[in-house]
Amino acid sequence: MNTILEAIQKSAIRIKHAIDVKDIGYSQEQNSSGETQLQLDIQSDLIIEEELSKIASVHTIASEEKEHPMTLNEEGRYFIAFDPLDGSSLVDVNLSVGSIFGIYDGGFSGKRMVAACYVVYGPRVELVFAQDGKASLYLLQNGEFEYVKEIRLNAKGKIMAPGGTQQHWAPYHKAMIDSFFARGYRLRYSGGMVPDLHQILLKGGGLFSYPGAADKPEGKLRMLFEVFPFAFVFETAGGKAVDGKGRVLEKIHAHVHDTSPCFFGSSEEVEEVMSVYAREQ
Ligand code: P6P
Repeated sequence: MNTILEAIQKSAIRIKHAIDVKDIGYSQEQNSSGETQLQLDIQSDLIIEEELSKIASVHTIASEEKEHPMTLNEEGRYFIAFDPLDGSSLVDVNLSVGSIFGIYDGGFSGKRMVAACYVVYGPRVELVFAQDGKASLYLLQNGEFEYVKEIRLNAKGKIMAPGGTQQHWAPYHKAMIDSFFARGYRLRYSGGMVPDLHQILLKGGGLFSYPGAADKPEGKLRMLFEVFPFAFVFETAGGKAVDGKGRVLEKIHAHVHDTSPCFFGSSEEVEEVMSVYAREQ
């Protein structure tokens, strides 16, 4: 697993360089979610593919930027799903973006997830790696990722990051979000999943939500590349991750690019989501 973490760290340094110097124009291509790809999306995807291809224990990789998974080593053990540059459209307004990795043992499913990692490209480059019950924070300094601390969530937080298009929210979802704000929660939402969730993790807790809604009944965020990895990180840090009905990591995806409604946060906020949704669904 250390070789995988090292490959992710090498990829992050190369992607940070690409962000700093590369053309941020759009390509003529679209990804499998129908999003027009930035040159940076394609560049970041190729960097990660190249670094992971050097590792014999990696069986298959799946990228948000590629239609189909790619088998690298039939004798390998780990299946790695990644979003190379999540929120990449925020680069041209100079907001933070990130890379997300889910590491699965023997196949792509929530129950087989054994580690998860994300990188935040912001004023500083930080990385969180979750494995064996510990979510570890690293900071890039002088070309090396240095261990900083273990991340633990409080039982209750102060931050609310409500995703999705409000006009399409279910009435009970809107009433729930309004209720949190009426209790003094602070709105912290940039439109970048990685920095928005990183803030909740580092500021002790709260709730990030991207629900199913009239325009997107199954939500927007992808199970393998985004939802499962962050669910693993939040649970490892003492929080919870649900889809409104149950743990997201128990869900079964049918297609590699399937999405899921998702709620990540401190235990008390997520338990409130579950009780509200149980009454309505
Ligand atoms: P909305 C970025 O495009 C992304 O995939 C996530 O990083 C982010 O959480 C979400 O979409 C934002 O979506 O609909 O709120 O703009």
